[in-house]
Amino acid sequence: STGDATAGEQATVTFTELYERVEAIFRNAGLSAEQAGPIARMIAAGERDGAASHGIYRIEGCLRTIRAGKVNATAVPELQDDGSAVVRVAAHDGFSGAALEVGVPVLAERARQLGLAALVIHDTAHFSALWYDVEALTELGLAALALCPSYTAVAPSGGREALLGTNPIAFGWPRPGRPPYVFDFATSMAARGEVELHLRAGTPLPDGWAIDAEGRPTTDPEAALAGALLPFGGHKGSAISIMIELLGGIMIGDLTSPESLANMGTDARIPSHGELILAFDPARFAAGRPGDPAQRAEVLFDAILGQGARLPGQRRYLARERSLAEGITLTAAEVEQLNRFESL
Ligand code: NDP
Ligand code: PYC
Repeated sequence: STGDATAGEQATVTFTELYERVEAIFRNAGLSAEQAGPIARMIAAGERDGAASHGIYRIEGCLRTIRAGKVNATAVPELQDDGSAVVRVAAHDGFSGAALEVGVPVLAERARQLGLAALVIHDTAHFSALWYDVEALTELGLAALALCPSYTAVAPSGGREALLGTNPIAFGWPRPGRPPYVFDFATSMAARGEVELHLRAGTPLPDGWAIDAEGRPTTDPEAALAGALLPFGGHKGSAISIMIELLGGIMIGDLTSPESLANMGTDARIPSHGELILAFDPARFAAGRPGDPAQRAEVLFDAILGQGARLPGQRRYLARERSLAEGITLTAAEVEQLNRFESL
């Protein structure tokens, strides 16, 4: 490994080395082992999979939020299970990773028992990519749908002012012996993290991502952050985003994106809100019907790939394979950030 390379150079580290360094940064910032471990795993997994908008880049916002006392650094997630299809975990203002690790095994067991079950995570500091959450269920042979609000950044279709969150939605389908089919995206043209990375890099946004504070189209990341991002797919993405506010905010009795921003007071910190994850047991749904769902799904995937199209997730799995074989390459800027956080 060249994980200790000096600032100004890129470096290659193993997943474990990166995980341990990120975990130590969070432990040093006051997080308990139960809080630090899961988010360090999420961040290291983001870098491993070439998902930079939710990798090392997120550490700074997490540290700011911890220092402001806006996350419960030693929260112990509390499982609230009444044996029904709705399993709850009260995160008690801790990060979502710890709550996820408590809730997923119970959610999976309930989905196998009933065919369909839901995990509701309440009051959680949430910065992560949702593919991580659905993959925790596809690994157990279940299909999964995860969604959550975030904080005000996106204008509804037909509107001119930021109101909705970038509201991610992810779906996973297990594929025996292969990486799962997973899509995961913001319901805005791109995640806010992507816009922030453009700001850092000094590069313009693609056309159509954002409007400025006066409602005019802009490719300037700073103007976009002061104005609003646009929903993907016009009124269709806007409708899905509103559904996420309803299901992942209002229905579960947790904050919507505007409420989450008001609660946090600034978009410079990690938002706190709820998350909804549904888990499905495909074999239970297809019981008594012709054909095996796993095999039928492969026929569909083959037909898609046969046209030369790629499946969502494929780029990430290739990056993962490469990272696991050759190490994770950190950019010079990422090396500098890690060194800086370690010296705090
Ligand atoms: P993208 O617009 O990059 O879309 C990502 C998804 O689309 C991935 O599943 C990706 O697969 C797939 N994809 C991209 N190009 C193709 C293609 N040509 N063919 C097939 N599939 C394709 O991501 P976003 O900027 O919208 O979101 C990035 C991340 O931000 C997500 O992980 C999301 O969860 C996270 N996020 C988190 C929020 C939070 O509040 N916690 C808020 C908003 C976003 P692949 O990865 O293989 O390229
Ligand atoms: O990238 O849009 C985003 C985001 C918001 C909260 C966490 N990630």
